Amino acid sequence: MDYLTLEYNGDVAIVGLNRPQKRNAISDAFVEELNDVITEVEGRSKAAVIHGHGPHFCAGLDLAEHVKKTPFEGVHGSRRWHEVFGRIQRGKLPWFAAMHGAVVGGGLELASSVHVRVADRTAFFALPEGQRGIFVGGGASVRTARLMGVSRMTDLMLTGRSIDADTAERWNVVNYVVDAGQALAKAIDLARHAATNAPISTYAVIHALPRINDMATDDGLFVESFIASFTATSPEAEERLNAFLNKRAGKVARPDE
Ligand code: 1HE
Repeated sequence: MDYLTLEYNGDVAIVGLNRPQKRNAISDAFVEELNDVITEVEGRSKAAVIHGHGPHFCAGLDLAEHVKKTPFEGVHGSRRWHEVFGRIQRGKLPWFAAMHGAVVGGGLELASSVHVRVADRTAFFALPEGQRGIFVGGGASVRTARLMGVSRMTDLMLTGRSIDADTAERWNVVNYVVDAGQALAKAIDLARHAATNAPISTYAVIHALPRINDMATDDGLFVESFIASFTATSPEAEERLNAFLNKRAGKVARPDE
């Protein structure tokens, strides 16, 4: 592979953005390779982690390549990002991002498509599209706006400023902030845990929660009842419920355990 690395840690696939000399800037070929890797890891693992090699997570869109595009090529390019990132957000696996350094533009869009985000204290987040004369095109106006809220995203896009990891956590962009160099280990740890969930529950979390979040209250509650019943009547649920009742399964741990 030219742009990515792939390794496995048990049931967890570890996907590395690997174009450090260009700060992991995402070109068209990079997106296609990511698409292929998603297919590969969906067939072989139960959870996936994405991280960046080199000094940064990802500098976003490959600006050199973008300079040359026609308007229609730009639309197709953006739609392809949506398609491929959509396979992360609403695919078969729970995805975790481990971030450090720049998480910028399309890098933040990629991070916004995973399910759980871990940042180390070197991470910083920005949407500099306004300064580049472009607009977000990898899903940020939907995904990133829903994480941080439209008002904060408008601020980031108008001012081009960066926010640090603690602010990103306050803004709901990252779920965990860890010491420098610890993000990948933390993300793998979380992914390994998620890989032990019942697959049907994980699938329901990934697919039902964002859809129900888009629904009206009454519709959401109605759909929830069907998903709850569908998962709870699976053979795996029966086995897992009995395992707890027969003291074969672990208790819920306190936060400090
Ligand atoms: C790139 C890119 C890139 C670096 N496309 N080549 N994204 C941006 O506007 C961010 C632009 N990048 C930066 O602000 C900085 O590179 C960083 C803060 C991320 C990192 O700084 P630094 O000092 O570590 O690296 P550098 O020296 O700036 O960059 C190293 C090389 O990577 C250099 O090339 P070189 O040939 O001179 O060595 C840079 O030109 C190259 N490089 N970032 C192409 N993004 C679907 S729509 C999404 C819209 C967006 O993503 S807009 C945001 C684009």
